[in-house]
Amino acid sequence: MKASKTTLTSLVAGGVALLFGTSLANASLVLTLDDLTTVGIDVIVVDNADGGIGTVTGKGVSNFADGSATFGVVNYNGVVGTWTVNISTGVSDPVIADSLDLNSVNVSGGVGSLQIMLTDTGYTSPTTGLLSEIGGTTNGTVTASQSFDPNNAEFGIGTTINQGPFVGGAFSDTQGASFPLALGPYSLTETVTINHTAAGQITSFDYSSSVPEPASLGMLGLGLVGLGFAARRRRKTS
Ligand SMILES: [Ca+2]
Ligand SMILES: [Ca+2]
Repeated sequence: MKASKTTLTSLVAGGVALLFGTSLANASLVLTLDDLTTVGIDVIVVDNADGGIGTVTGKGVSNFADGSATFGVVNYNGVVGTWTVNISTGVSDPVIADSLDLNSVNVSGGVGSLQIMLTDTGYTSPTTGLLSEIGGTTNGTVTASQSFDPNNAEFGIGTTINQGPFVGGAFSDTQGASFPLALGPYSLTETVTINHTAAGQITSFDYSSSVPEPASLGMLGLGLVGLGFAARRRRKTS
């Protein structure tokens, strides 16, 4: 059953690739930016693609060129609906192994919500856990979630870690989740929603997903305690 489904998926994928005269766009790093007050996803960027190269499953047609020529890095600077996005960069394999990282600096031209998503498929390092770290500053509100999907689907939802909402000033949070041993391929997806209530509000953040090796997972709890202690020390000394 599973094999035939895979075969069917491959056939469909091959058909799509033939249709667009290119290799399948869906099997790579994808960044989407969406002003939630306007209909549809505003920006879809596929790693090292010039835009308009095909459909990203469930999202729409890739419509902007990747601002980074580096394979494993996607970048977009520009307008997203009523928002101005100064920098939005996603990083994955092969630049950083077994990790997904999203850096974003946004200045709103108005009020509303901006949703940023980053996904990549095909991770293969054995793991039994997911580690999520986010930090940044905001005048508004930031909500984040990330998913590990053992079915390796682009934007797939599996084990999910939710963080926030973070409100006003500097914020920082680290969380972990564990699950049965996964050998891959699997996918990782990050979603961040920024809400601004006045023109000129600024949000910037760095959001990291990683899959620790099984042997190091036992250290995860200890590491989180250590991080919490470090954060307390920083607050005390500042
Ligand atoms: Ca929109
Ligand atoms: Ca790139």
